[in-house]
Amino acid sequence: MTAPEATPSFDIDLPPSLLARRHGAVAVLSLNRPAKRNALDDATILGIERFFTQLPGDVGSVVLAAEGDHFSAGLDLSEMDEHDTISGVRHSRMWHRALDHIEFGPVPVVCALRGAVVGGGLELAAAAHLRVAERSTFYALPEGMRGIFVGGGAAVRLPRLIGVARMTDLMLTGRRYDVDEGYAAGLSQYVVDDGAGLARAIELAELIARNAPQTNYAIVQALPRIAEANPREGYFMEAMMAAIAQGTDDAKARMRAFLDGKAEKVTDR
Ligand code: 1HE
Repeated sequence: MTAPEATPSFDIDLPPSLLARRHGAVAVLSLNRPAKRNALDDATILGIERFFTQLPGDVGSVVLAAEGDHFSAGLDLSEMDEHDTISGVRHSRMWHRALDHIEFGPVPVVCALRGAVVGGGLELAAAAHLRVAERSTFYALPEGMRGIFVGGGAAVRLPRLIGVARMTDLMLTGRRYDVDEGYAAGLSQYVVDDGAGLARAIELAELIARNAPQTNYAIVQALPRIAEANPREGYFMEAMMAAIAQGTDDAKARMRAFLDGKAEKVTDR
């Protein structure tokens, strides 16, 4: 993957299946088990959880990416016969907890996709806030082929992105969406050439990190809650969040800079 020069790194205990590096205010966490197509074992999921709960306060956004030709082949199927019913519930709940730390973590997360984005890999990608897909990307939910069900939050997150009907089709038939079908369905917000995904994701993450932290916080924490609330409570929460954000010194300084002709215009991006 071509990407801007990285500086080392983080004082967070991560398994060999994860690589973390810094690009200024952007943290890049990469799945690093390409020989197994970045299949997600427990150590990796727990490492992802540690990463998002121990991020230093000066990180403004995160890119979630992958080494190798595939983002992730999903759940590590070699660990699955260890589970009875109750440990299976605990295992799924562990995924929920870990991926919640992405969706409702401290900062926005951009996911860089390529190759297989399959099963639990798609569940992981769906927990991010934006997805950039290289042309090689394909999406599938092959749980029906394996006799299992989604367990990493897809039943909640994917219908929000693509609707229950599309998810039902993916699960019932095991069909694949190619990159364009995924984009049209709402799985990615950007499509880029092969090899360009990480650099584009970092570029977007750098833009995001330049936003005021109170706005990013509101987008990550308040927006999804408001979108799910009934409208009466939603409007009220929106007003609260708007007042909190605009009351900060940072917001006042940014608005003043615009009025003084010293800030970016919308047409500058
Ligand atoms: C794996 C896994 C895995 C590959 N768990 N080991 N996910 C799936 O059902 C997808 C299964 N994987 C595939 O369909 C294919 O591997 C791919 C299309 C993603 C890639 O194909 P390919 O030809 O490039 O690689 P490969 O030869 O199939 O796999 C390379 C190695 O990775 C091989 O191991 P090796 O020791 O023989 O070299 C594979 O066994 C291994 N590998 N995928 C374990 N998933 C929270 S619940 C979520 C539920 C799910 O995610 S279900 C979907 C599971």
